[in-house]
Amino acid sequence: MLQFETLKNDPSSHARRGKLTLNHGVVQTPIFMPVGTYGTVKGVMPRSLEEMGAQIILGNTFHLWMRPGLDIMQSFGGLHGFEKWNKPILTDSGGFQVWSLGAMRKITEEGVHFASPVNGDKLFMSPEVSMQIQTTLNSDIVMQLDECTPYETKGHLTTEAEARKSMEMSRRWAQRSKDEFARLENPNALFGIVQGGMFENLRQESLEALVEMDFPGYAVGGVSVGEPKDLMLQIMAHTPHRLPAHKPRYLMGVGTPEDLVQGVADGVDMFDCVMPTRNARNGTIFTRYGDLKLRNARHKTDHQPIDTTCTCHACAGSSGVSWDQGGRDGFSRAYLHHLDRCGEMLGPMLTTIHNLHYYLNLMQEVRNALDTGTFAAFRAQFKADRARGV
Ligand code: PRF
Ligand code: ZN
Repeated sequence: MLQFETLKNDPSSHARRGKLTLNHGVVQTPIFMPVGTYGTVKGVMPRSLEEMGAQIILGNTFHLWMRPGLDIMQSFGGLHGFEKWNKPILTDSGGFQVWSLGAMRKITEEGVHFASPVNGDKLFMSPEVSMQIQTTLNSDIVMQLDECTPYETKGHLTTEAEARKSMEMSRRWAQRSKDEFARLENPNALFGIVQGGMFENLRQESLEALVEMDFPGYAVGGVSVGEPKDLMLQIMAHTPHRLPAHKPRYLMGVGTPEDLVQGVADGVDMFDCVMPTRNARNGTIFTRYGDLKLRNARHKTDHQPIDTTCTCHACAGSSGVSWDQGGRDGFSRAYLHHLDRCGEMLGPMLTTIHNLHYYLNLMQEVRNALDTGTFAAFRAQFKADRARGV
């Protein structure tokens, strides 16, 4: 089941404020979805995710199929019971992950043949197999199997003819995914994925065909795959707002805080990206006033928290009162810098909490601005703040 309601439309852009109801609960949009590839958002307990206001998280068909495997998933009644997250889950289909295997795989019309990166076993992923796995996982949002068209392969830019071939196969896989999803009587919701590379005419064809198939929601795939930024922005400006207004839109694997705010303006409702979690683990921190490299020696003696306006557990401690509001309970930059230098595991745990909190809070601020009709002013302030520097 899936219900989507648009609550407000922004007059200055394609942005909208929405409410998405799924089998495991309600998601207020626009939303950022933390990535939990292996059934865990790395280093973060589910209760911390809840505390930070996460409403829906990602899981990965491919990884969970490899390990721990479907029998174990089945015995727990799906991914929710296994990872102890009772709110909505979206699973990616495996298309992108199999594609990322590079030389280890062979893509045919029928599906993808590849060697298991875990034990070398010969495996086969098709639209049907992907739907069967995602049905066992019982994810609230299931993604069709697609082929993520590369921007370039070993220096060769994907041509329009190649992008067309790839898009047309994804389109056929969309229909096969839909048929199998129905046959399995999966009670959740299946999204189609728009492909077409960097070609607007192909994007248009792809989206029209998917709209014709009538999915309950749509994703834009095949961006943020190594293309120059202006091309990504061009596709973001082109595709999302052309999708049906009464259905949720998901931009896959994007991006920086700036990309998210731009994406919202382009009409996107849902985002996921490894950036906040992965960057946290290598010391790149997002803040209201710009990005910060924790490994920089200048932080060694700094008593301030990462972000003086932030109420996350890393910046505000258990009081939840930010430094700017007089709170002095948070962890200092000096301490976090020290944890990083010593390779202590609390370091990445705290920085991950901060970065995720930053992304989730950013989207909360976006929703507030849309609710109050102040999104244009919010964007201007957001830009100015981020440019200020930390
Ligand atoms: N397809 C799928 N998952 C994805 C992508 C895609 O194109 C991307 C592209 N940025 C990220 N994740 N199935
Ligand atoms: Zn913080």
